[in-house]
Amino acid sequence: LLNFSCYATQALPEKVKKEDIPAIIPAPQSVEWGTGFYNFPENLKVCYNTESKNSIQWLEKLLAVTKTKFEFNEREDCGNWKISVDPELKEQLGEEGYQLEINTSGISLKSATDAGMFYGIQTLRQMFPAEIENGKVSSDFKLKTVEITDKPLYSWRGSMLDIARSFLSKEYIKKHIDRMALYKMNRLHLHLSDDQGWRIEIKEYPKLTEIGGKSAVKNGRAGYLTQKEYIELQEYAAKRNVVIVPEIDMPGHIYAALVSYPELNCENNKNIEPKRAEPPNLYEGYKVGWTKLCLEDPSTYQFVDTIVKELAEITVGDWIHIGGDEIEDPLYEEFIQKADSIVRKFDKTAIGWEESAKAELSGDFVVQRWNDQTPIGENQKIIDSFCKFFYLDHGNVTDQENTYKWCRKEGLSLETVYSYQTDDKRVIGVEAPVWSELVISDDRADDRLWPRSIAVAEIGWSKAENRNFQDFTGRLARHAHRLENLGIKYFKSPEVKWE
Ligand code: TNX
Repeated sequence: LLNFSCYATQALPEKVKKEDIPAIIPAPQSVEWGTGFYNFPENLKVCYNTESKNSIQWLEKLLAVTKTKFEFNEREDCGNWKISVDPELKEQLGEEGYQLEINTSGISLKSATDAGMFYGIQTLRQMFPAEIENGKVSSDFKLKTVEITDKPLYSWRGSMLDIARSFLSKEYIKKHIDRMALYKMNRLHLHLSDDQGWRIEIKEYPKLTEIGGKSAVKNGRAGYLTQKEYIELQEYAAKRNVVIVPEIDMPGHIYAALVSYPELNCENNKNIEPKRAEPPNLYEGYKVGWTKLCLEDPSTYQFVDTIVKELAEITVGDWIHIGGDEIEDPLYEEFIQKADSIVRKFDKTAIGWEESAKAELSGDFVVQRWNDQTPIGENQKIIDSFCKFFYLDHGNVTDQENTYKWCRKEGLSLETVYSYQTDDKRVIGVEAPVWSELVISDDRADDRLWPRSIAVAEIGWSKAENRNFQDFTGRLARHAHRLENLGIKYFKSPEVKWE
């Protein structure tokens, strides 16, 4: 029976005003806005349980930029904000989900994991004024009451930086990780080697960085990460629930290694100019698919083994990307299989560009699909990076200067990126690469990455039924100040009525 008395006494909801509703990106799975507001008290008491200890530092950071005085208590029940990580919620909220409830008297935030709590806090962050992004809140503000239950569609929500053609500094990469985290992206793939440069220190092969680290694409930046710096980046990323995925591109795209160690080159390899690469003949052109490791030579596998071993030793994530793109060689398939088993030997899972699917792969091998030309096994896991949706080195608009257009001549508008959708059950997520032949400065990287990475973030997180381009651009418009306060030189996409 309906409880009429209760129903009748309840005031009709005053209309929830659209401008009061914060713009949350990516769109949460389920969200119900209330009619009221939560006002910050003069003295705020936040209670948290022991399991949430790691993640509440982020809440502390967030509150530190408000005028409110606050205090944290490691007790389940002590005040009006209740923060708890409870592994038993895993079935409902998964590895990265959270539940956020704001009512007129307080806030409750729950998750099964640290990652989920981090994302709950990121959602809360987007409800705070944009000024918090450069550390000051000038006005008092209130929070709209709401109930959110949220978790991601895909476990892989990736961004790829090609720091091989043109280097990006450790500082830029850290900023990038911060920006990814705000939009709940969780995989940073670093393309660490290519014809134009080698960007990670390998102790057994010091010349890779001594020689290969000194070159770059024309007008691009050289440089490399020491293993210590890589570890520092990785720790920085882990705190923000981002896993770094290192790629050494093999057996092609390898000139920087060949010029550092000419013995890796087949003497009879007619494709290579000069025939036997000798330092200091570094390569700064744009060609792809013209160099390879000498696959006839067993000592090549000594090299591969050592590289993978050193990378595995410093990598906390599960994955090592072995490249495998854009190369023809009669021994290609054998190479991929051997590289796959070397990666497994060091307790990691291999990822390769889609061409690797020509080889017989182990069940765990993850295939990164980019041009949809290679049939992929029925049970293989797939990351989608189709160039026609995800190659952010292509223009934001048609004929944008210094962009490629080989994959889609019109360029990749925000709407194009956003329109990706699949029901392929093998897909574990999406990733947007920024190749850097033409992306040779931080500002250019910002322009190519943002705001299109935000569309990628929403595709990776929000279910298709919760996605709508018009609604997305409406929310994105309201992130303009946030992006500016974060110092992002984003492309002012004409598809968005920026505020
Ligand atoms: C293709 S697709 C590449 C890169 C280039 C890029 C330029 C793929 C796996 N490789 O080597 O940088 O095109 O758009």
